[in-house]
Amino acid sequence: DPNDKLLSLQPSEKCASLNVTKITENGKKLRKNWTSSWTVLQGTHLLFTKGQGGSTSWVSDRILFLNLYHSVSKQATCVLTCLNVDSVPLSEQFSQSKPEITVDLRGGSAEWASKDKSSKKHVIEVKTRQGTELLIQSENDTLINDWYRVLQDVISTHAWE
Ligand code: I3S
Repeated sequence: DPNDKLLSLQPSEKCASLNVTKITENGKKLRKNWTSSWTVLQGTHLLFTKGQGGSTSWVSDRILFLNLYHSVSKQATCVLTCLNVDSVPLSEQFSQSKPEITVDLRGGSAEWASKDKSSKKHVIEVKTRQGTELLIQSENDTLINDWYRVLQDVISTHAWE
């Protein structure tokens, strides 16, 4: 599984619960299906797992805890906290939970979505070089602004790889 390889290579950099829908795959338009998804930015890849409940809730519980810990401590980075939980690398936890969507950001773009893409507030439109388009949204504007900045950073840093 190529995901397993990817997941074991890089530490997690950022994680949060975000609303996500794919709108295009390989250039073909899809019907929207907004779902709450545990989202991890891992190096140049975005991984989305299932939302709360179901077989992956034990992963999301930990990430929620880690994010809380991170915001309280202001010291440890998400990288370190995510890696240390139960002494099980986050990469292994995720390889067990099988990300539902894996997106390579290199050569892609992330922009605020125009009004015709969604009626929701704070929507980021991510496009990949492979012709996949996703919408990512959160009601929390601080959180989504932070993700916007980080996605822009990753994409501009790795644009020419
Ligand atoms: O862009 P659309 O097609 O108006 O998106 C809305 C629909 O997907 C709607 O579902 P159905 O038309 O399948 O019942 C969703 O409930 C809405 O959330 C979608 O629009 P927003 O504006 O929320 O992205």
